[in-house]
Amino acid sequence: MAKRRLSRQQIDRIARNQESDAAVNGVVISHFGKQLDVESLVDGAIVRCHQRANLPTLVTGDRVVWEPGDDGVGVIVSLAERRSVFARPGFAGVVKPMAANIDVVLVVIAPTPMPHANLIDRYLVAIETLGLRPMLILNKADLLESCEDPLAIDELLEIYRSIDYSVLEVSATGQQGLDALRQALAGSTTVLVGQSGVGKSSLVNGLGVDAELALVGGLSTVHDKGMHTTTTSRLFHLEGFDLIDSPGIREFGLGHVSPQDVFEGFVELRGMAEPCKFRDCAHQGEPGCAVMAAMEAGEIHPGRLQSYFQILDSL
Ligand SMILES: Nc1nc2c(ncn2[C@@H]2O[C@H](COP(=O)(O)OP(=O)(O)OP(=O)(O)O)[C@@H](O)[C@H]2O)c(=O)[nH]1
Ligand SMILES: [Mg+2]
Ligand SMILES: [Zn+2]
Repeated sequence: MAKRRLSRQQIDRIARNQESDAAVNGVVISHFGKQLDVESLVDGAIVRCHQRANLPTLVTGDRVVWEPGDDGVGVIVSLAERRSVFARPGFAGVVKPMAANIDVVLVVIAPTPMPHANLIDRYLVAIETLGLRPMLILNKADLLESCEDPLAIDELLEIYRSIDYSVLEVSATGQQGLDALRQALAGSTTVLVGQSGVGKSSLVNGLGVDAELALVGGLSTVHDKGMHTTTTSRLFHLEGFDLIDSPGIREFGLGHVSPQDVFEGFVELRGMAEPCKFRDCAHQGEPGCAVMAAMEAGEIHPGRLQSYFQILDSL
């Protein structure tokens, strides 16, 4: 890839890294099997690299030190400590890091494909557990009127607004609501997550100033599902913020999270169980249950409580 001018963010980052760790000289932009693309923090060039075998699996956003190798392929020799990681469970309960050194996880939904019940809550529990900043986006707001059940989408968004999550309605292709989104993302590194086909890559393109940064796919006409167009996470530097596009997923398991963390991951439930009559109250019909009482009083949405029980059952 051609050399290009350093962005303000890159210059800031170099300054930061020089203060904290002079050795850090690159950021992982993307990975392809055993090879990774590393952006040099010195001149902004992107170098294809291998990694030394003693290093853990590296992910997009990792700060690394690399050295030039043979045939223009570099070698990553060390990994700087990660400030944060967004991970998803892989096979056999192994946690698979997806992106490192991020601030915000932007959960993207759309009127089509229909949001999977429970998926948003699973993401939110993971985000809360990891101490990252959650944001919820309804993309394809231009399709809201004509979709199957606009009221259901409105109600869904209202649940999250009522518990103080930041919720924005945008249209990536219709350039609607994108300025508000740019403002919300300013100065941070954000990973976009969600089902295939909701428009994560389209958002990268819509928010960017250079057209068509990320590859966009359609929806399959038969099932109205995404086509799994994005196959590997990738970091994009946009004007004033960084975005990491990620592949769409079908399910997001929480096998690695404890029951207590799941409870705490439902932010409106925090502290709610303290007045329960029984210390080990499961909030499923026991007498003197404060959580049930709060739900009956309309302080907790029944759908969220149901979602909490579903996640507990799945652990
Ligand atoms: N009407 C409308 N269509 C959109 C909008 N954003 C994206 N799309 C369309 O939705 C389809 C899927 O978009 P992508 O950006 O590839 O979705 P993705 O979430 O990146 O999908 P994966 O990479 O498979 O995870 C494409 O046909 C886009 O043109 C929008 O705001 N409005
Ligand atoms: Mg994509
Ligand atoms: Zn209870």
